Amino acid sequence: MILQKAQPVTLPTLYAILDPEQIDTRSPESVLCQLLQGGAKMIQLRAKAMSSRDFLHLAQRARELTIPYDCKLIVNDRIDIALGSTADGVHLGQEDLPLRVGRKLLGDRLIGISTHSLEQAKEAEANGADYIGFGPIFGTATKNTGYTARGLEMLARTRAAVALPIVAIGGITEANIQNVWQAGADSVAIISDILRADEVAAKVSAILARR
Ligand code: TZP
Ligand code: MG
Repeated sequence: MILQKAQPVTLPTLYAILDPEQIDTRSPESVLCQLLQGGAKMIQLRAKAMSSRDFLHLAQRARELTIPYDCKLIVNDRIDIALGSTADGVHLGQEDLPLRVGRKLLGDRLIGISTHSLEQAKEAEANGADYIGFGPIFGTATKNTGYTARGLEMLARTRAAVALPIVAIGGITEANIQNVWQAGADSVAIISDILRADEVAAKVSAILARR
């Protein structure tokens, strides 16, 4: 059964991704606090190399910290950790558990699907995703995606073809973010431009002020 929500979700303009592999000596928890203080209202935890136990503890702590800020918490890849931490949802890639299975396990919690083409975007929409990730928009050193940069034109074409909220990702920075919103992204996902900033909270506020 495909569960379509009566009301499509509304995403905040910034979708911050906290990846402990991309931060230096700071603790993930302290960076999370800075994201929240800067005004992030949607944060994804991405932890490819962490043990399940450590990832769960981080997600549970993130859940406690995000609630007072009314910030949505999304867990990358791991439906079990999303459930175990009572996160708001999960983000699944094309190689992760399929959307249908995610829906069975997560009910009406948020499920976002990574897409890299118009076809994948339409498929995610038809199968009841709450939002799609689309990218990589630009070149990025943060992840070897296996795809060339999709570019703003392809983003705009995808925008025209699906009604679902689109989170653009890949190589997005404070300097190019306005072009990405203008091409039709509802939200932009950023890792390195935020996590590498000296002042993470100030960086988040500066990005939000660009909208
Ligand atoms: N998926 C597509 S590109 C990417 C992911 C996880 C990395 C985005 O990181 P950055 O540093 O914002 O380019
Ligand atoms: Mg994944």
